Amino acid sequence: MSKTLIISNRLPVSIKKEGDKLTFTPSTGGLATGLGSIYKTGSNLWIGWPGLYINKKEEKESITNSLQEENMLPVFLTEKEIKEFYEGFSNETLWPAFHYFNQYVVYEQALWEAYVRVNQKFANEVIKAAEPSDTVWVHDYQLLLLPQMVREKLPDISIGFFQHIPFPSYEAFRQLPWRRELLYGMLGADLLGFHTYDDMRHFLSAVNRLAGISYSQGEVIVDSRPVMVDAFPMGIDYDRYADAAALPETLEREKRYRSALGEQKLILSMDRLDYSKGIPQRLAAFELFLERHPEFKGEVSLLLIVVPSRDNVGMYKELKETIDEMVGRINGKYGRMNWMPIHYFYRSYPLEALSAFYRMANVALVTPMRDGMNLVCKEFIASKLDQKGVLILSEMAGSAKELSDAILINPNNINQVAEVIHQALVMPIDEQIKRNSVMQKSLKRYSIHHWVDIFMSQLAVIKEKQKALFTKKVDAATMKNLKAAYQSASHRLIFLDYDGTLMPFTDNPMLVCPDETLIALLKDLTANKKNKVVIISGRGKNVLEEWLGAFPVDLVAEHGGCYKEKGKDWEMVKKLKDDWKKDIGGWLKLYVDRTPGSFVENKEYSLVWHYRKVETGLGELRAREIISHLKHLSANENLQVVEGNMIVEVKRTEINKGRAASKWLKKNAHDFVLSIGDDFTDEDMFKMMPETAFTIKVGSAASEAKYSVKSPEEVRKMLRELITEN
Ligand code: GDG
Repeated sequence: MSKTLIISNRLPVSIKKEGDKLTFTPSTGGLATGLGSIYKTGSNLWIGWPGLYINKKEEKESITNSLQEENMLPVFLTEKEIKEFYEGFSNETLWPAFHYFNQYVVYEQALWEAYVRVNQKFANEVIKAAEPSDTVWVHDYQLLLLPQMVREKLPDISIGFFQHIPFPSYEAFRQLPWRRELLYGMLGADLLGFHTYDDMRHFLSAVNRLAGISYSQGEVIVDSRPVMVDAFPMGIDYDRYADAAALPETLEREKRYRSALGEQKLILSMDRLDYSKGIPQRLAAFELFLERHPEFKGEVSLLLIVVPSRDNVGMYKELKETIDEMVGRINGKYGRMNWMPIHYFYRSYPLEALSAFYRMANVALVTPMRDGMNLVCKEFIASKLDQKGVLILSEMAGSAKELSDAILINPNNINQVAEVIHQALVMPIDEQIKRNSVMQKSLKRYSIHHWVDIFMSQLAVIKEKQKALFTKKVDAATMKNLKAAYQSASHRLIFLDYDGTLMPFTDNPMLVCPDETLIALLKDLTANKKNKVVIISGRGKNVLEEWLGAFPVDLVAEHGGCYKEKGKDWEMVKKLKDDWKKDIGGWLKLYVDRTPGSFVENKEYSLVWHYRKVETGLGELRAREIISHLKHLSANENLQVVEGNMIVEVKRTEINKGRAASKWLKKNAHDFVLSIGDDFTDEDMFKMMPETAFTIKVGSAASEAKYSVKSPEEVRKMLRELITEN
C-alpha cells in the first residue's frame, strides 16, 4: 500500500516540557486541519521539526514514539541549525527576498550552507521513510531544496511542492547568489503549486531565464520529465470559523469585550509581527483618517492585535519598537479620558477570542505590503454570520485576486487607505451584505479541503502523464528487440536527422560540424554493407556536403528539397517558382532590424528566421508576431510556416521530410527501418514510416514516434550499441 508523506518545517503540534513531563497539543491552524484528512489516515505521515531542542537520546526516542502514534515523525534540529537555517537563511534571506524587501536580505554563505545541510537532514528522513510508490508533499520556502534531494534517491516517486509565500519576479529572484540551486531544488517536484497566477508566472519566467527551460501551458520539461506549475489559491476551513462565531464561549467573550470597550465602532487589525504585513503604514493611515475626519474621534477605535513572531530576528525587534512608538504617539496625541484611538495587544489568543474580534469588528483592515495569500481576511468574512462588516484588503495579498468584492487598496497609498477607512465606516448595510454574501459563497466553495483535493488530484494527473511518456523510453527490453531486428536483417534503412539528433544544439548553428565521436560512429555504421544510412536534415546542401560529403551516406538537405545518393551528384526537387522569397524575405528583414541577434538564412526552398541568440523572451515574442504575420502572407502562395527549435521557417508545402523519406523507402528494398529525429519536421518522417519501423524521438514532447531517448548523447550510445556485435 502506498502512502502519503507531508513535509514541512514545523510539525502540526506544540510540545511543552515541564520538568520531565512532555505535553502534546495538536495544532489547529488551517493547514494542519486541511491536511489532517491526509496525514492522520493509515500509515501516512507528517515529517517536521517538533519545535523544541532535545539533546538526550532517551528523550528523542520518547518523543519519536509518542509522535508516531499521531502519524508524525520528528526531525530534531539543534539550536545552531535553527539559528542558521530557520532564523537565518529562511527568514533573513528568503523571506525578505520573496516579499520584495530587498534592503533586508542577508547574503551569507554560511547561512546558505546551513540551509543546504538542514534540507539534506529532512531529505534523509524522507528517504528513510518513503517507498518509491509513495507520494510526498513538501511545504514552503524553508524546504526549497528538498524535492530534488529526494528525487535523486527516489527518481520515480511522486513529489508535490507548495509555496505559501509569494514567488518574486525574476528581477528580484535573480539577486540571490544561490538562485540556480534553489530553482533546481524546486524542480525536483512533479507539481509546483503557488497561491496565485502571478507567483506561478514569476516562477516560470525564472526557470526560463535561469535554467534556459521554456514552458508551455504551465509545463516545463526537466531532464525529459514534465513538471507542472499551477496556481492553487489556498482556502480556509470555512465551517470552523462560521461555527466558532456561533459558539456560546465566543458570544460570551464578545459581551465581555464590548462592555469593557464601550459602544464605538471597531476596526480590526490582526497579524503576526512582520514587516511584510504593513503595520506601521496602516497606523499612519489610521492617524491620517483621524486627522481628516475628526467627527470620528470618540466614535471609532482600532483594535490592533499583533501576534508575537520571530522576535529573535533583529529586524522584527526593530519593527516591534516602531509599532510600540507609533501607538504610544497616536494614543498620546488623540486619546481622551473616555476614549483610546488604538487598543493594542501584543500576544496570541485562542480561537474563541479571535472569533469574537471578527464578530465585533465593523471593518477589517488587512493591508500587507506583500502576502502570499492572507487568511485573516478570509476568516473575517467567514465569521460574519449576519453578513455585516467591511473588508479593506491590500491588492498585494494573494487573496485580493479572489476577494474582489472587498475594498481593494494599495498599501503604499496612505491617502487612499485613510479615505477608504471612512468609506467603510459609512457604507450602507445592504451594500455590506451584498459584498459579503458574494465572498462567503466563494470562500465556502474554495475551502481548505477543496484545495487539498485539487492539489492531490493534479499531482496524480501529472504523474500519470509522465508514466505514459516514460513507457515510450528506449529501455533495455526495447534495445534488445531493436538489436535482434537489426541483426536478423540484411537490408537496413537508417534515417538520421542531424541537429539535435546526432549533434547537440549550440549557440552558433554553423559550429556543429561532426566531432570525433560522431565521425567514428558514422564510419562504423556505414562500414557494414547491409546498412544504408540517410542523413535527413533541414540544413542547406552546401553545409551538409562540407560536413558529411566524405562519408558513404545519402544526404537529404532542406527537408527534402535537395538530395544526393552516395557517390552521385546533388539533385533537386523540380525547381519551383520562388518569387515569394522576395516579399517574405523583405518582411523578415524588418524583423531582423528590430531584433538584435536574429538573422535570416536563405535556403534553396525556404527562408529561416533564427533567434537562438536573441534576448530570452524577446525572441519568442517576435516569433509569435512573425508567425501570425506570415500566416496571412503565405496562405495564397502554397507556403507553410513552421516553428522549430529557436527558428521560424517558411517553405513550400510540397517539400517535407516525409515525402523525401518515402522516396528511399520505395526505391530501396528493406527489412529493417530505423528513423531518429528531434523536432516537429521529423514528425513528417515518422508518419511515413512503415508499421514495423523503429521510430525514435529525441526529447520528451508528444510525438508520432514509438519510442524516445533523452539526448543526442543517448542516440550515439544507442547506435554504438546497435552495431557492436555480441
Ligand atoms: C503564510 C503566508 C499565507 C493569527 N493570530 C492568532 C492566530 N492567527 C492565525 C490566523 C490565520 C493565521 O494565523 C495567519 O495566517 P496568514 O495567512 O494571515 O499569514 P502567515 O502566518 O504569514 O502565513 C500567508 C499562509 O502562509 C497560508 O498559506 O496565507 O500569505 O505568509 O489563520 O487566524 N491564531 C490563533 N491565535 C492568534 O492569536 N489561534
